[in-house]
Amino acid sequence: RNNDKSMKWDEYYDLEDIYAWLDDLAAKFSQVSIIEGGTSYEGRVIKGIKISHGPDRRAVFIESGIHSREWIAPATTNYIINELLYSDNEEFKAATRDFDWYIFPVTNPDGYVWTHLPEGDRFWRKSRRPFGDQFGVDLNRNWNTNWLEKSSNLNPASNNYAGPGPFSEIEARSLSAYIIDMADKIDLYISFHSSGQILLLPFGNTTDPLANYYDAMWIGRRAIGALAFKHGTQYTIGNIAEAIYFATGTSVDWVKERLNIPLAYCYELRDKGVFGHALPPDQIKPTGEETMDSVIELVHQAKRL
Ligand code: ING
Ligand code: ZN
Repeated sequence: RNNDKSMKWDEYYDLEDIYAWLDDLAAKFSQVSIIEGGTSYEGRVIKGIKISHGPDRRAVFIESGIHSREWIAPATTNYIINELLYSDNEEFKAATRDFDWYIFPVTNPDGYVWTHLPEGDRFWRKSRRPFGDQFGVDLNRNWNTNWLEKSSNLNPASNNYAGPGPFSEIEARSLSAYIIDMADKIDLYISFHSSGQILLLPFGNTTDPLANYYDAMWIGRRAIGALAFKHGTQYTIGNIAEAIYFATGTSVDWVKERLNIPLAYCYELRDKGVFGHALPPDQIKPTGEETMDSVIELVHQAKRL
């Protein structure tokens, strides 16, 4: 167990350790509080933290771990939390101060636990709700936006099972309710996935550009430029349908289409076709560093909105 509650950046942590770490941060920092984005099918809390240095701030919202096998995503989110709270870098400190941060490292806790259990499956993607003799919904296909249209199906054996209906799954439904309640505060929404080194913008149902496509692309290009600076990691960028594949019922499309959040991005983190979801733990720190640099660039641009 991780008894001293501090995180190191050369290993992946299980849900219990991550949640204990978040609780500990809330106890240590007056600006940090625990938030609950809902509950999972197996009854776990979707635990997050809010960092706030005062009233009336605009918000940055970060979610990761909706796909449980993409371990680098929660690890990167944790790295960002740690930098926001402990870094001496003046730019990072300003970013922390200037926005309210709502951060959920593991939005599919049942799946994440399953990827850590000896009797489980390290490469499990979906939630863990049973459907007959099959398990789980692709929680990034269950959101109520063009549900079931692309890269989705009604087969519970599929990795892209969209669920029996839009928002049929408590994880996506309760997290969306949490987001709706604070939607007018959010300037920047970020979802972390892996892998492929792609910065994605909505939409996934069409190649038609979103309303602020040119602004979103310009800002995104600056962000991947900042990301490349430290380790030379190269990203591509584009809307979901063009840069990766058509997919609907996803969280970023939903926040863009339904809530009209100004800036919404999805990162496909490291790597590019070598280790995939089994990214070695010695890449957690560099991935965290470069991703933090790009998030800071996004925040700078969000500040000018
Ligand atoms: N990729 C994402 C997926 O859900 C994605 C890509 C993200 C599509 C956001 C649409 C919106 O398929 C992975 N690796 O899960
Ligand atoms: Zn994913």
